Amino acid sequence: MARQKGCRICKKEAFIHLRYANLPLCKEHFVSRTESVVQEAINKFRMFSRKDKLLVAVSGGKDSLALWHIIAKLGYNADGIHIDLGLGEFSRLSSKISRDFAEKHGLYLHMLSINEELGASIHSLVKKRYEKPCSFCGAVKRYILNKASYELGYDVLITGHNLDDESARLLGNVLNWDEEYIYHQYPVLPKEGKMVKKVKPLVFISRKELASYCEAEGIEHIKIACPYATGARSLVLTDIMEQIESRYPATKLRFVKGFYKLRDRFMPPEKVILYECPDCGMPTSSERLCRFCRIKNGVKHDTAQTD
Ligand code: Q46
Ligand code: ZN
Ligand code: ZN
Repeated sequence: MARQKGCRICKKEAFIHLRYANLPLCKEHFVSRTESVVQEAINKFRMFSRKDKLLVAVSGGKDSLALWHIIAKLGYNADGIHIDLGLGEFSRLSSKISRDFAEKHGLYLHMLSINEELGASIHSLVKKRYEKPCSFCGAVKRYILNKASYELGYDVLITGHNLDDESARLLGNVLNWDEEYIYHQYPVLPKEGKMVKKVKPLVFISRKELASYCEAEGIEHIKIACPYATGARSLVLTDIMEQIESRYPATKLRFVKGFYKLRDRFMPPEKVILYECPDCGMPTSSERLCRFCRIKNGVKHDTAQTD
């Protein structure tokens, strides 16, 4: 903290010291720098234009709310979408915070519920099945977000994955040398049939910066964690990246930026043929029912047995 002399730009009291850039900044210059970094990522990866119909996936957490706030401040017109996962108090608070944010800023938020889409909450699915909660929660969320974006006519689905998420995911993919996963880890996934374009404008902003951005901009966000968050492999990888970063600042940025530059050297995997799910008609990698429909059928079966 001894180095926090004053903002590098205006010399006012420093609000934050960005260690990876050895850069002390006041609140105002930190906020504008963060927004510029997001704008640069949008431009660099040609994520979207002002003409596109945009949808932001909003969880109620700091990342997605900061993202929606920044996108709106940068002058883009973006609606939000929130899924109530049915995870007790955590979901009740997440939905309330998301709704309050939209109301406060005059933004439109689509509210969906996993109970309505699937006939069961994540809690009840966890009790009945022995799968890892995050595995099927993630699959169900991705399915619902894509389907809703497609059916509601949005051009681009924007998600709040940050630098910590991306560096941890890259570490996991490299440790497994899974070429397909490595190749597909990119801030832009293009539209393909009923798969809408997906983008991640926060890939160069860390979770700590996003927490500070929310503090600086007075953005209320959920502070409790999902009850299933502990023990997830992604958290272990995030923690390892954080430990390396604390000793060698800027490692996360170099790791992720370096990969994006080198990605084209990886051979793209053979194009996966997408089939239409015979039940819901959404894209899937086999001719059988998609994973969502298989989970949904399992829920129907369980309900029929308990009736
Ligand atoms: S909500 Fe779902 Fe996350 Fe909870 S169950 Fe895991 S994936 S941790 S972002
Ligand atoms: Zn300043
Ligand atoms: Zn299906």
